[in-house]
Amino acid sequence: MAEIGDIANEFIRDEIDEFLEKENERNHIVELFAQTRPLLQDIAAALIDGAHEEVDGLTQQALSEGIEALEIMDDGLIAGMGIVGIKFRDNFIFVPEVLACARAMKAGMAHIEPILSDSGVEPVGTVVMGTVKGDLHDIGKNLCIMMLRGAGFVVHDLGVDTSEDEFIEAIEEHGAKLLGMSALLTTTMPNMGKTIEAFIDEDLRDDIKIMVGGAPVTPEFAEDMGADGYGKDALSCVELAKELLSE
Ligand code: B12
Repeated sequence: MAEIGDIANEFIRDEIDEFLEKENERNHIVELFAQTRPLLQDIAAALIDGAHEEVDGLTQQALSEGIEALEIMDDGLIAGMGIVGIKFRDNFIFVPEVLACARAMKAGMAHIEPILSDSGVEPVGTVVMGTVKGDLHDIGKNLCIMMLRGAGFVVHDLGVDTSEDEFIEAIEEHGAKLLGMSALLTTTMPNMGKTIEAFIDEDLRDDIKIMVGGAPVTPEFAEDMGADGYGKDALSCVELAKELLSE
C-alpha cells in the first residue's frame, strides 16, 4: 500500500493531511497520487488552488512533453477535482472556491477536449442538461456538467430558464438518450414534472432516461414526478448517468 510520503507534491500531501478525514477516501487518493507523474500532481495542486493560469500553462507543458491527453485529464484534472469535491462536501470550502477550481479545470480542459474529440475516443454518452423554466441557478448544474465532461460524456448545456420545448428540441437535435434537469427553487421544481409530461405528450418519454437534481429535490419527489433517477451531488450525477445509460 502506498504511503503519503510517496507523493512528490507537498501541496497535495498537505491537502490530504488537512482535509481528507475518511480513511477509505484518504487511502484511495494517496494510492492514486502516489502513482501519478509529478507534473500531473502539479496540475492537480494548481487546480485545487484555483490557479487557472497555472493549470493552463502546466497542461500545455504536459502535452508538449508527450503525456497523453487522457492521462492528463484523469490523473491531473479529475484527480484534483476529486479533492475539491470532498472539501466542498465536507464544508471546508464553499461555492466561490469551487467556482475558482471549476475555472481552472476549464482552462485545462480547453487543451484536452479538442485532442480527445479528434482522436475518436468514443464518448461515454451524450447528455442534455439544463436548469428548468423560471430558474436562474446554474452553479450546481455547471459542476455536474464539468464532472460529466471530465468523465467522458458529451454534454449539451441549455443553460438556465429552459422551457419544455427547448429540452425536447435539444434531445431530438443531438440524439441524446439522457436528459438532466436542475432546479433550486421550490416554485420551479414542478417544471421538471411538466417537462416529463411534455416528453410523454410527444411520445418521446420511452426513448430517453431522465435524471434530476438540485438542493430542494428529493429522491421521493423525483420518483413521484416520473424521473428515472435523482443525484444528490456532482459525483453521484456521474454515477447515475453511467447507470442510466447502461440500462
Ligand atoms: C447562489 C444563489 C443564487 C444566485 C444564483 C447564481 C447562479 N448563477 O446560480 C442568484 C443571486 C442569482 C440567486 C437568485 C435567487 N435565489 Co438563490 N440561492 C443561491 C444559493 C446561495 C446557492 C445555490 C448554489 O449554487 N448552491 C451550490 C450548488 C453547488 O449546489 P446545488 O445547486 O444544490 O447543486 C448540487 C446538487 O444539488 C446537485 N445537482 C444540481 N443540479 C443537478 C442536476 C442533476 C441532473 C443531478 C443529478 C444533480 C444536480 O449537484 C450539484 C453539485 O454538487 C442558495 C442557498 C443555498 N445555500 O443553497 C440560494 C437559494 C437557492 N435561492 C433562493 C431564492 C429564494 C432566490 C431568489 C428567488 C431570490 C430573490 N428574491 O430574487 C432568486 C431567484 C432567481 C431565479 N429566478 O432563479 C432560495 C430558494 C428557496 C426555495 N425554497 O425555493 C435559496 C435556498 C436561499 C434561501 N435560503 O432562501 N440565488
